[in-house]
Amino acid sequence: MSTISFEPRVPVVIVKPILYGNTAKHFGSKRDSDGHTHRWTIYVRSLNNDDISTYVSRVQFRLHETYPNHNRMINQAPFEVEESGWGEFEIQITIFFLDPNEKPVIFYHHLKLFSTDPEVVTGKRPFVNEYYDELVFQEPSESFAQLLNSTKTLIPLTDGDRATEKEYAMKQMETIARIKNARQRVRNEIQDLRERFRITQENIKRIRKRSIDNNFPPDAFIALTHENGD
Ligand code: SLL
Repeated sequence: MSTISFEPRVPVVIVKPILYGNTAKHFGSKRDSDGHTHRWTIYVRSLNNDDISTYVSRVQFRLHETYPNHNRMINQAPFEVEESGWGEFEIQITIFFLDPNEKPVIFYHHLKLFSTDPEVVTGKRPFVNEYYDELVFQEPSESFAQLLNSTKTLIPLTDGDRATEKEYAMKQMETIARIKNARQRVRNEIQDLRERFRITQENIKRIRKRSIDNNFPPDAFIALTHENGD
């Protein structure tokens, strides 16, 4: 049964950007004892590597049933499971929060082991299959909002993490530049259309005036220009 909280709720929306996914490394050959070919890690972390345990209580990773004890509950950071295996499968990730009134969030991640990227195949680059998502909290309770807003960087960034951070920062910059360009293009188009509209209006005026000059008696011309407010 869920508990009902009467704690005041803060009228804000708090968004926490997260990354989830898996890394994998080929053994080089199939292991004789169990046929395993890869060592892999599945994880959830924040985009900027802040410690998410300031607001996350635990994360459950539901592995394939071929794994012993396949529901793995991780109660502290880093929220990850390291394993070995031979096959790819879907992992259900459930994130539980420190405020029990916040509903757990469920993600599905397809564990990927095999890559066709030549840099990965030759071992030049680690294999990372990672996704960005956002945890959105609508009107959290006061105490939970405080936890969401407190940041603590516990885990030192590795070179791999830094590379990912940089990649996201680059993507963000590229996207902003693309939006700016698109805005400028739309502005230019509007300017262009205004100019064409102005020219067309002038043309209409000129044609009208010419036709009046040629065909209408002076009285009619005066009446017409008055009518148009010219
Ligand atoms: C496949 N549908 O056939 C998938 C299932 C399961 C992978 C993949 C377990 C290893 C173990 C393992 O790698 N399972 O515990 O021995 O590709």
